[in-house]
Amino acid sequence: MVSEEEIRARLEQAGQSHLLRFWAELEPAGRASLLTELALLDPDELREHCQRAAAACTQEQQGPLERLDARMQPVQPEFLGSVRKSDPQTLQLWEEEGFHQIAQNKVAVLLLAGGQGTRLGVTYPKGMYRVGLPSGKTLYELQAERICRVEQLAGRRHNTRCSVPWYIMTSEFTLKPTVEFFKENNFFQLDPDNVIMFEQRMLPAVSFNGQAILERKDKVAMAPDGNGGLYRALVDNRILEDMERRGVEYVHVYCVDNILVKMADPLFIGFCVLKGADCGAKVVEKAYPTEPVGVVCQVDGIYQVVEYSEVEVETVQRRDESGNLVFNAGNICNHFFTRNFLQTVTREFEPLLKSHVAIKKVPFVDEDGNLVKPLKPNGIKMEKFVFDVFQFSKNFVAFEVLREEEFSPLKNSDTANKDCPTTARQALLAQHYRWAVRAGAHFVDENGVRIPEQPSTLGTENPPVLCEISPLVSYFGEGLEAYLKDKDIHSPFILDENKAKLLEKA
Ligand code: UD2
Repeated sequence: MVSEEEIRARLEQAGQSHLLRFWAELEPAGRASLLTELALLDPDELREHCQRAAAACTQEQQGPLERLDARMQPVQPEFLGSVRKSDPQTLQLWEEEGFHQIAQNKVAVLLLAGGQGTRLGVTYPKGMYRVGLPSGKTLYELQAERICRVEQLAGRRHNTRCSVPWYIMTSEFTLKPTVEFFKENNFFQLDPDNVIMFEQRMLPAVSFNGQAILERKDKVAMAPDGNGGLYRALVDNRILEDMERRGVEYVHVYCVDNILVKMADPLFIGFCVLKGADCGAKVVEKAYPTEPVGVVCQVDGIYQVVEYSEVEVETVQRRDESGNLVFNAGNICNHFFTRNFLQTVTREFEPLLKSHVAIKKVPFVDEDGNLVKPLKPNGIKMEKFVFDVFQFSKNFVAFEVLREEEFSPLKNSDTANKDCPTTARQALLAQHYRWAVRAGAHFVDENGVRIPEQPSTLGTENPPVLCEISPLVSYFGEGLEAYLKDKDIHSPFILDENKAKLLEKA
């Protein structure tokens, strides 16, 4: 362990000696844990981090130096694929290519799961959340089952056994509970060797005058370094080497909270591979002009995501001759990267990624050692964003997918009425209802009378019946005719593997 003297010297060098101001009062255990925490902070980096945070905060409060509006261009049509606008043969070609790559073990998925889920208000990782589905499944379970199914589908098509490794980036907050949850659930039948969890770095929260904040007398207030912390974490944990060893060439990166996420989506992978892309993003049409999502676009000819707060409302509302929004490509945090691109980013570009400033309420101990829960923001958290590497891409593509099939994020608690457990549950159940009706199912009430169909139910309302389909049975609505065509189905209906076997025989 690094000695107290050594830590004192380092803190002095970093201009952060106040972090030891309660040293004399601490018990041996408190002293030991504080020293361990401080030993991980490089003095030069700490000094720079605190100075940069305070400067960025001042800048943020003064407003942006220059508006981006005049420099923005939408995604060029030749670099934008679209599910809605492509013919069935083209879609099939892309999907075939995706399955082909998956069957050769060249595709991995990477989950960003280091966030704290503060808006949802839970103390455990978001992936462990149950949105109240009839099956009681958590987000992690749905995701694990989708991986199983996509491996199976690719394997069957190409007469092979294949695997899609699942990399999960966690943080100090989420690593332990995530590991335990997966163990308790026997890794949801996945091979534990193919589930690779690793940890991103943490950074101190900083006060407006550039001092790292103590959240307890023996603990610095730390926060994960943003989902763009991925790139440092890949290096710290030698993840790209692991991918290389497994022969992985393509990585689908996604965030934990989208209940409809199509992991290792063969269509998306195939599209990106056939376009020769090194980097790609799935997008959805914005629900309304001022929807608070980032927009994928070009700034001075370079692809990036511009957050809604960075542009004027007139820009957000601009429409073309056909009446469509000009900046309509909403980012859904679903990205494609080649391993080569990730290697280049980690070797050459990571230090160039800008840090974004978040001004938050950070609990702290005051001069007298009292714990204070501030009523207004008092601290700066610095985060890197996963999409800020788009600018380094040599061949960037975007792929527009249908919102009702692919995007329903769980951000808030139900009191928000938006992007919450209820909307996520409805989106999934409406999707499964649409699939069942399309496959020829007839839903009947307790008297055997048919319930009128509403095949266009989009998830913004409750479907007329409760129907949940296990991802182990169907990944994107495929293959359901074998179980459901012309069958009378009673609600609530859960189609899991056992039920599927029974229905197939019936
Ligand atoms: C993200 C996108 C936003 C939009 C939206 C759609 C970023 C920076 N923003 O916004 O443009 O696409 O999603 O739902 O991608 N995470 C970590 N480590 C961290 C912080 C976050 O792994 O230090 C993970 C987090 O667990 C989650 C994902 O990154 O899975 C997205 O993070 P968020 O919820 O902070 O981002 P959000 O919703 O503001």
